Amino acid sequence: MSTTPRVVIIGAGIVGANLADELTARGWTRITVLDQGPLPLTGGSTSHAPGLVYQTNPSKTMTEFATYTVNKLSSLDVDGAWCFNQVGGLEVATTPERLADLHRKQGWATSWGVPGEVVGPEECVRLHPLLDPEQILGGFHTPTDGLAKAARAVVALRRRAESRGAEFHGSVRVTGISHTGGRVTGVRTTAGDFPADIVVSCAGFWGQAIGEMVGMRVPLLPLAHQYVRTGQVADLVGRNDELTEAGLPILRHQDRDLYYREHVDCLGIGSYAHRPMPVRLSDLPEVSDDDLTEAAMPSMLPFTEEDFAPSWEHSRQLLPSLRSAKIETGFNGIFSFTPDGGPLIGESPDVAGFWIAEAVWVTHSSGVARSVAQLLVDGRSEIALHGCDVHRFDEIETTEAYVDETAQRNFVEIYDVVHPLQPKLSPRDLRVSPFHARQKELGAFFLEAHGWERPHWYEANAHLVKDLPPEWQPPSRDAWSAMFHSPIAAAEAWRTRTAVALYDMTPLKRLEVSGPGTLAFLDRLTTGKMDKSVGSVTYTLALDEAGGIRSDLTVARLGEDRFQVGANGNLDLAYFRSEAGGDVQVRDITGGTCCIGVWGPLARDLVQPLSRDDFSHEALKYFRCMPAHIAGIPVTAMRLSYVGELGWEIYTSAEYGQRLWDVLFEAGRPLGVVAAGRAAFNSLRLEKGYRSWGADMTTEHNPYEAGLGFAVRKQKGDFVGRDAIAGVTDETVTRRLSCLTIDDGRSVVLGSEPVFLDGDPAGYVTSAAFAHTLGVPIAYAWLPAGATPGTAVEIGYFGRRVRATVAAEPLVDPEMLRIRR
Ligand code: FFO
Repeated sequence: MSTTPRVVIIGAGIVGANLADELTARGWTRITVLDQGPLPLTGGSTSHAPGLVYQTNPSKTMTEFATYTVNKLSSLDVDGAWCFNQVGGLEVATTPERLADLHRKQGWATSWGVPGEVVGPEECVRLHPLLDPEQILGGFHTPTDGLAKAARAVVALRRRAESRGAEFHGSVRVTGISHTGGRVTGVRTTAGDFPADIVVSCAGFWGQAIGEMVGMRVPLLPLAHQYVRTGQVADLVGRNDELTEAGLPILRHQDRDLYYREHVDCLGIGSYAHRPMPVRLSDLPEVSDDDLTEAAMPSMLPFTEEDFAPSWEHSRQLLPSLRSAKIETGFNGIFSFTPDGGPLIGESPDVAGFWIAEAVWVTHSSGVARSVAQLLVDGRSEIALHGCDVHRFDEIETTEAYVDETAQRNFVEIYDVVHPLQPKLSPRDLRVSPFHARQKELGAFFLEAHGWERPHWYEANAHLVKDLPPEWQPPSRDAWSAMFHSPIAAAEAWRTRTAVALYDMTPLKRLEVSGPGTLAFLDRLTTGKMDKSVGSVTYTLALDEAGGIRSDLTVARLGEDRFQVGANGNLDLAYFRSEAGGDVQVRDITGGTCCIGVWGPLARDLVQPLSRDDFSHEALKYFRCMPAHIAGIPVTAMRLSYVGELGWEIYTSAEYGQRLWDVLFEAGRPLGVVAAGRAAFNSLRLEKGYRSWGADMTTEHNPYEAGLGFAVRKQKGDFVGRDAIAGVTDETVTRRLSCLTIDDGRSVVLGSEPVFLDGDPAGYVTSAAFAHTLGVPIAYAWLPAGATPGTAVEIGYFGRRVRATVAAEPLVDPEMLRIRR
């Protein structure tokens, strides 16, 4: 019998216990779970978590994690006592904006497979008789949501894991992580050393301190959040017994940042309405193991009554039965928050075998643990993890100041109605391109991504809107899709397709990969053939072992052993770094360089007069690059275009950026050049059929499903993922990323909406835009392969059905006449 790795899990809360269960279920037996607190109630967040599980989330991954948690905990009990009580969930609306948003949420539920419907006030009251019907406009009811008994589930999970060989030790404090030669070897503790091949920190809000032991930044902030229990509520008397505890749906009153659940004949109330209360680990109450109880533990801070006062008033308005009840107990319980609200999963870049799985809510715990177990055992998670991977953040996003501010913001906004494009208000201006001063002069409207300021349109182009030819005039939008959008985008798209435009491509992640092993390295990690001449550029994919798309990349061969990789973000950098060896160096050159996309039918008329280098089609063909000088500035010109027009990405080092911008802008005036932003950019790329990784495709999709089979050179020799896709072709796939045009010519959707085929949910929208070149809104969506061009579908948009038709793609320039000339 082969032995399996020795795993030490730090933390016996809901994540650690789930992970021990998932690993032992996969036949790994040498699992040791340690906790600083006593077992089973260790005193971390799990020990006081109120256990409300609402599955529906804008993120497909998070929703699927939650659904798995519901299913798994429903199958567990401790001596007949439940671990999941499927009472259903109800979120009520007291404002029209919230009611509309509940319809949007119902759309996500449909997209991700969670049953739920928006119901009127009477049905809300029938479901939850404590509600005052006068206060509410409606609600979203999700019958499979409910209550998790997290602390009890830990007992059930531990029993099962122990029966399969795992060991649990309480009251053991971790004092250090041992490693040699860049690999973890064990965990040092107050109870001696535990040797390990793999260590997984599931330490929750203590995660930062454990991460520091291997020099790993864990971008989370512990925050306190208020929870109270009322005394007896007359209208609840007799409804529940001690065992069932609750029968009414868990309830959310998001307009007041409140949630509710029953505790037999009392009500529990959680509030996010108060000021954010960041917690330093040094401020935690000292509770000895012997004194630790359900009412006193390190993760529970004293209740601050004044912070709860408005919430109590709002609760008594919504639930009149509370007017004769009292608050009996309360506490400020500590949970983990992160810069974007997502969990933190991943391996240390420096100490192989040291992993973290933290900032995980009870709601997502079983799903996260399953994915981590899959990562450890199979090398990949079946559910896409890009939104959870700790390496999704750029360095600036992991700094203490950034985490402090953004995590607190997320606390404040937790129940807000948030538009998908809504920018953070601060911190801003963390990263700007060398063109920033010019962009501001042109009235750029900036949105933020990974700290970068990115223009979405330029007010300076507003005057062009009235000059637009009638067929380019965009129709007016509904209020929601008009937010963070401007019709100026139509003018910028128009100039790109008819003249020439400048796009700031600086925030695009750029890696320099160099050294004698680079060719073999890139050949192994990507699907393309890399041994091409210097000056070649290749559009290629990085796959995981199962053939899922990790990323799509452009690889430019700048020298024999020097390549520039255009990537999708820090995940690519982390992946390349983790795979690089001694003869391959990977350097992030994004910050020291900048890039202008010069695109449009007049691009050559703009650039050629500024250079003695030959920018003709013959001298620099499509998907080729060359060093050149433009007005004396040293640049690298790469002939490709994500907007589907003639032109180049022109790179230079940062200090020349502003000069390059000025030269191009001045020389372009007679040609009608404009600066153009991401709103136009996104529309143009979508009408050209270019995918955006992370939105349109992820590790859950293979290249053929995503319509990217052309980028796979199956004959080239071995590469990561090759075996998995050996038998896959365009013909064998059962689902496809499909292009839709909206029939009414004016309804613009935004992404993640459900798509219905013959009236039934059949897929979801990945990206959408108004296609200015065609004068029609379009969307890309995952649909069954049988939905061929011409198929009629419907898109769910705020409870409305928008008719659409599957179209042959790309919609613009399928013959590539615009680009290749
Ligand atoms: N790198 C660069 N330099 N520029 C980019 O815009 C991007 N991307 C991502 C990440 N890396 C980048 C890659 N996405 C095409 C499509 C998608 C891209 C980049 C390029 C493209 O031109 N596709 C052609 C390829 C033709 C061929 O292989 O010969 C096509 O599909 O016709 C921006 O997100």
